Parts: sequence; structure tokens; C-alpha cells
Amino acid sequence: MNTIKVLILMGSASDRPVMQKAEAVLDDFGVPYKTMIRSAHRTPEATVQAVKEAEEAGCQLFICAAGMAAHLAGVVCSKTVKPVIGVPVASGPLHGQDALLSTVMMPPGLPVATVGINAAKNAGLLAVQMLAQNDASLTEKLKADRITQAEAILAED
Ligand code: RP5
Repeated sequence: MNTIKVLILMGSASDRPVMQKAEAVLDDFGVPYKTMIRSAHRTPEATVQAVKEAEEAGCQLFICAAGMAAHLAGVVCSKTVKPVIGVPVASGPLHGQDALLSTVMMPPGLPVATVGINAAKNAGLLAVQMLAQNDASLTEKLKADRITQAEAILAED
């Protein structure tokens, strides 16, 4: 695996349309990442292996997206002490309510920073904010992004 700062994992290829918004943010900020499809339930061993290989490649944090009984972020959290951001995906008959609770309600001692249902853009931005703690260039880009957002809202008057 080439050097990366973020590993994006998603439970199924069907999650990809949602997660492309996180990829777009990382692309915009110039953060090197890799995306893989790994499932807590369908490919548990391969999921653990992906975490191990990502850390060896320099990965600083994980973004994990899954729908329904969404245990991917929790399983990844159990295998690393790097930050894990969870994205509950609205797939299935409960429209992401199940994934939200499965992702956010971790037992004490194993935190997953959970964003809103399908909120992949925020997951990408939170990842950039975490990396910006040790990167002045990313900090400046984030400040510029906030100004751009404000200007866009005000321009809608
Ligand atoms: C979850 O089940 C996946 O993350 C996806 O959101 C959902 C449905 O998966 P597919 O049946 O589309 O593969 O594990």
C-alpha cells in the first residue's frame, strides 16, 4: 500500500455514492487516502488486515461507512488507537436510523466519532480538521473554506 493519511472503508459498493463526498473533500485538501470495500460481517478477517496494512502505510485515521447493523467503525476501532470516524449510511428499510445507532452507541472505552446519516462530507472535513492539528497548511485551507462557505450563504440573499 502506498503512503496514506486516511483509510476510507465502506461495507459495500452500494455505499460508494454516499462516500464519494468524503473522497471529494480529501481530494480538495490534498490529503492522500485509499478507499476499500470491507465489511465487519461479510469480510471480518480482511477488515482487520486492511487496518493493519493501512497503519503500516502511515495511516493517521479511519473513516468507516456502513448501513443497517453498521458495526464496521466499531470493529475498526477495536483494532486501532487511531481516531475512527463513523458514517451511518441510509440503506435498508430503516433509512439509516439503524446504522446511526449501531455506529454511535459504542461501549465505554472505544469511541467512534459519528457524523450524521450519509454525512460523508462532514466525515471528510472532520478528518482534515484532525490532520490539521499538526499541519499549518491544512489549517489555513480550512479557514479559507469557512470563509468561502459564509460568502456562498450571504450571496444567496
Ligand atoms: C451494509 O449493508 C453495507 O454497508 C450497506 O450499506 C448495506 C447493504 O449492503 P448491500 O446489500 O448493498 O451489499 O453492510
